[in-house]
Amino acid sequence: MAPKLYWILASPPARAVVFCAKQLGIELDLIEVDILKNEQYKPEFLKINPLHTVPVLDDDGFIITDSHAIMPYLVSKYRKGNSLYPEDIKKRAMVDQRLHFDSGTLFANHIRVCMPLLNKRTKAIPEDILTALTEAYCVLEGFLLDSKYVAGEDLTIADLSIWTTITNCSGYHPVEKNKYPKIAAWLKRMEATPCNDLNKAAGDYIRDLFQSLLS
Ligand SMILES: N[C@@H](CCC(=O)N[C@@H](CS)C(=O)NCC(=O)O)C(=O)O
Repeated sequence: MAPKLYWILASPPARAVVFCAKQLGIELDLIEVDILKNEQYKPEFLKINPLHTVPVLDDDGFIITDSHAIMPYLVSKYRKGNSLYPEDIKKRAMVDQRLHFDSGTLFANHIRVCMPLLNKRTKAIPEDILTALTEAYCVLEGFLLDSKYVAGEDLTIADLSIWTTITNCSGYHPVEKNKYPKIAAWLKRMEATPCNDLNKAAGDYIRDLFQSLLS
């Protein structure tokens, strides 16, 4: 039985898990939770995830929330040793650090923009969040100074996390390619993955959605 994933295309962490499974050749049974219609607050979903967020993985009754935990689980359970989440302790520590950068800095600031806009509590983006995102872009440029991917020379789950988040952030705070040449080159590398079509579709949808919510 394929593991079930509660998700929605527009969500960066949900996409990252789908892309991780795709890279690993793991089939997932995708179940959409439309957070634009507040479906995450339905009692049956809250029972699965009281934090009311997607993605959530249900692997034959084993429930795990948060993309940054789900992706290491998928690699460790189904494709142990895969370079997406390396076994080498130092390489893995680097991937973990980048995952925390996404979770605690990049995505954390993005979600502070996103949810108030989606819930129509505001029509503006606070300046301090844009400043924090700019700082995060500078840090990301630094990660990529001497390496092809965010945690070294190989594509890892950290690239999937950061790429999907950057895609959504770009809907209202584009990465200026001339200011961040390393990010621009890395984005080109990510665009060459088999996940690009779906990520691009999500990015286009998000950009239009943000434009309408901000006008
Ligand atoms: N750290 C979590 C973040 C999950 C998250 O915040 N997901 C958003 C969509 S991008 C969500 O479901 N929001 C609905 C809500 O907070 O009610 C992860 O990586 O899975």
